[in-house]
Amino acid sequence: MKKEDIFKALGLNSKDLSQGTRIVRSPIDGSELGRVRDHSPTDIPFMIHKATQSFKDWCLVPAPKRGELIRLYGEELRAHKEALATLITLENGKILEESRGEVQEMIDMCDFAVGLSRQLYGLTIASERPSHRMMETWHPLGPVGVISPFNFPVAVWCWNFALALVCGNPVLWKPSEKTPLTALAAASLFERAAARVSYAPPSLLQLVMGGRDLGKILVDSPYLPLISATGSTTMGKAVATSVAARLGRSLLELSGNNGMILTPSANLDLAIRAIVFSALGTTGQRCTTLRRLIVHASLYDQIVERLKKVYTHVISGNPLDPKTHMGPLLERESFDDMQEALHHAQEEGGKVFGGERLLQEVYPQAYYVRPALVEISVQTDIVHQETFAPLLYVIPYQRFEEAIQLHNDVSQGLSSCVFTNDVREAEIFLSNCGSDCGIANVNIGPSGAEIGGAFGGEKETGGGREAGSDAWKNYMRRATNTVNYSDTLPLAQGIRFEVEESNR
Ligand code: UN1
Repeated sequence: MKKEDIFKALGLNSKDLSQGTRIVRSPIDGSELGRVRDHSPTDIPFMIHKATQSFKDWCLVPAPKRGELIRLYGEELRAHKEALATLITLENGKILEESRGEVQEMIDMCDFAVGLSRQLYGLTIASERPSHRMMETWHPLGPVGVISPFNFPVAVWCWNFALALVCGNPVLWKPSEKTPLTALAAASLFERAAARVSYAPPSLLQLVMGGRDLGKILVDSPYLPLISATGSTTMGKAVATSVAARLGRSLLELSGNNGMILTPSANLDLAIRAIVFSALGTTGQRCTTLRRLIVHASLYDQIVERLKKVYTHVISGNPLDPKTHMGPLLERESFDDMQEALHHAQEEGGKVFGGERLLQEVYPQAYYVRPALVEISVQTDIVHQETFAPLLYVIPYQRFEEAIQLHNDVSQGLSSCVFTNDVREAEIFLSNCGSDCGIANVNIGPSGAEIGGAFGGEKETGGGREAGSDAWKNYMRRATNTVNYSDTLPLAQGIRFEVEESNR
């Protein structure tokens, strides 16, 4: 598919996309994809005002009708899956198969949200007073600010958007500056869906195009009761502090340092497949990427050997080619960070395999690499850091308890897994004495979560939960209601309090 045809299919105007000042380049070869216009800081308060107006109408639309709009959005995504996936690959560099997976994740999320739009249930609670009823009701919260990352340029936003919308809230979306075209396309498909119903107010979705300074305006706005932000821990700390200062709500999904414990009873063939996909899928640029392999000493040599062999068969190259396993890194800084981490690891006693730059003659402006393995006997300083690249530390352990301790001894807490056929080890890993992460799996790698579960993590990962399960509650406010249908007025806790109304 040619770039112009993709733009056209997704409702993007090629001419408009040649007139902005922000140049968008493809990580595939450094070529220019388009030029987008950034908003000016003075535009943002006006956009927030429009979202506030939109909320007034949207929160009155019954939730199942709000769900119907998301259903139509899912239809648009289904119809344009290939075009949107191709644009993701062009702009982000992940292989086409994974980009299709990303669009599928959006579609799944729409389906989930549609079902949810008829299930925004509250509890009925037993009252301690006779002839009283207590219940919880859930109400729309207000306009939501979503700040999303380059690595999943549309799926992570869609987790938030689909839920926010069925919960009755418009969205102001600041996508990554690295992936504005994909964001424009996702928004344009939403406009098509919105045009198919009569009850969608304007400004249900507004894109905020530009850098951090614009994100900061959203974060500080008292008119946005919820800010959902995905990115680094450094960014998350800044967002959390500013939102807390105005007593707003933040929903954070930040850095991971995801581990796998590989035990002697594991099915090693399964484990190798899981390691390879989760360590180098998306060129190691998922927040769920496997970064630490904690492997039993008795398997260590064998596993390292097998991994080295598989790694030499990994095809790094153009992500549009169906044979490619791994596309380029996003940009030069990503490559520099990876090299710096490898250097640092070597200084700390690590033995490095792979990690070198590839295809430099063919693509001088792009950063293709061989995935790297680092054998390291202790979790040194560098192992504690998240390097957004295909770089896997391999660490030996002797006792299962020691493996869990090593596993939890990092500041991040997103995703984790154990490969074992020993039921005791599996249960311990999932128990409160096991993994301290928001996601803990058995015989499945740490990446590639389904949308049905709550997604997010603990510690420096930020504590937020997005996508499935009851994550929708983040986007609503809860009211506790007590209704008295008796003809007396008993007080709670049995308090007696009588004042005569008049002298008798
Ligand atoms: C992310 O990298 O921020 O679980 C999201 C996964 C994907 C989502 C990753 N479903 O790997």
